[in-house]
Amino acid sequence: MRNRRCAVDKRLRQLIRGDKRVIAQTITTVENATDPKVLEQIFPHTGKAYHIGITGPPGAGKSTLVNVLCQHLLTDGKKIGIIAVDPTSPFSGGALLGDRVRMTDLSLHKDVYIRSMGSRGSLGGLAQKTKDVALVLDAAGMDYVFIETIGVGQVELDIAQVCDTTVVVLVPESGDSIQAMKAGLLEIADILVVNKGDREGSDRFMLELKFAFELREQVTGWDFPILKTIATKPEGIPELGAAIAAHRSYLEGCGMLEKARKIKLKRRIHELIENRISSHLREHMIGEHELDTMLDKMYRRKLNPFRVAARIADRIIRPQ
Ligand SMILES: Nc1nc2c(ncn2[C@@H]2O[C@H](COP(=O)(O)OP(=O)(O)O)[C@@H](O)[C@H]2O)c(=O)[nH]1
Ligand SMILES: [Mg+2]
Repeated sequence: MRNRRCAVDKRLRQLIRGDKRVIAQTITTVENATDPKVLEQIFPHTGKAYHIGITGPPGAGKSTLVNVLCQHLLTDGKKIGIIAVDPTSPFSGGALLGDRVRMTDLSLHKDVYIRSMGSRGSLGGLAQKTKDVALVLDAAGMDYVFIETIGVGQVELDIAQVCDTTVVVLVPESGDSIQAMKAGLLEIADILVVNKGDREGSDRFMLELKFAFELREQVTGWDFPILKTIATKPEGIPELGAAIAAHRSYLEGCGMLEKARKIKLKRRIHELIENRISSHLREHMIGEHELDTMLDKMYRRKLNPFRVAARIADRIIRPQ
């Protein structure tokens, strides 16, 4: 027992020091575990990393942007974790190997740790696991944790909401802004980036977006920036870095960072309680045999599912 305790403490110390091998092992454990023991151990060591969400449609240049932005931030001696929630992400290696920007170079840097999350498992599960992986990277002493997601669905929006600053990346292609608006992307954006600024129509697109956002600035007090970048050149990257830093200062200055993080913790607590209760319910709610009998009756229209559900729920809510 004592020896096991020592081994756990040693691994925790290695994780906190940022040992890449231990980070990888811990992430794998957390990804596969259903019980939160490891997360409980690391939680006291989290809360220091600044989380930046990079979200937008596939092909907008998110990975390329994260790459050059990280290279920019590394010059300050920062440690960076990247989570790519995108099965096609070039961080996983290979996909864009011949590209001008070498995605794989970054993963060799001693102060960078990159993890790709597949779309394995249920969608709700993916969002949860991404948050858990972010905790591991936070405990491992990362100054920044980037989370790249394809901003199209609820899951991605959910993940983006664990971030302190969310950067939405769009490209000057027809319909992009409308799509983004439909997906609720513009509502979660703290900074908007028009990437592929070398493409035709980028200035007109910037103007369109500026017009659409004029009202929002007055509501939040944050002077919402819309920036143009060319990730492949790269161009506009120091400005993007400065905008993220400015957003952070804004949040810290008005107490919003703490408030927002508390809201996120509250949301997490609700999720965790719901998860526990629903898995408990699935296991204990009703015996297979009892259900089979009822299913048969329901199929023959002798019983209705509404009454059955109410009866079972009552039994759980008000046990005799
Ligand atoms: N012309 C142009 N191409 C870019 C720019 N940024 C990225 N790309 C290219 O767009 C493609 C998709 O980039 P990627 O970073 O994988 O996009 P993601 O799916 O949003 O992560 C790649 O071929 C990049 O080289 C840019 O600023 N200008
Ligand atoms: Mg990508």
